[in-house]
Amino acid sequence: MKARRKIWIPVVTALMRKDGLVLLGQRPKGSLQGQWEFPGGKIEMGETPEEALKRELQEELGVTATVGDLRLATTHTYGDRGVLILFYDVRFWKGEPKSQHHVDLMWVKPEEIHRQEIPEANRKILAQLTAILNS
Ligand code: DGT
Repeated sequence: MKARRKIWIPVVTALMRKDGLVLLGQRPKGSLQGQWEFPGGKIEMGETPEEALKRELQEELGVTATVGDLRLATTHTYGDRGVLILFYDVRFWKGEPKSQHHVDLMWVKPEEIHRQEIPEANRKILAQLTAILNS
């Protein structure tokens, strides 16, 4: 049997902060169901990472965001596919985030993220993420 070709998927996520808290969304039915992630998703062909994140935040939360600086990048492999995840600061947006994709949304203290079920890709780098979120 022919082996399935391994692929890399570029993903952008938002570190959305308000009053010392950061926004997490609970993943709906599908892969990593129920896990609490940073809002975001895959970069489509032809988009810049910033355009992709702005689109995802509009689609998922209904907000018009100003995408800030790239703060961290990591890779993680799930079986035969890998993700390259780029984490961006997002401090300004228009509208109130509403869950249009996630099962639920919550604002948490950076120190409390580790108590939640989160994607392994994020748990691996949680110390770095927490440091960024507290900076
Ligand atoms: P799927 O079902 O895994 O093909 O992807 P979707 O469409 O349900 O999920 P999407 O578009 O959010 O893809 C993001 C991929 O990156 C997905 O494999 C999960 C992974 N990932 C790991 N950590 C995070 C995170 O904090 N936020 C987001 N959005 N994705 C994450």
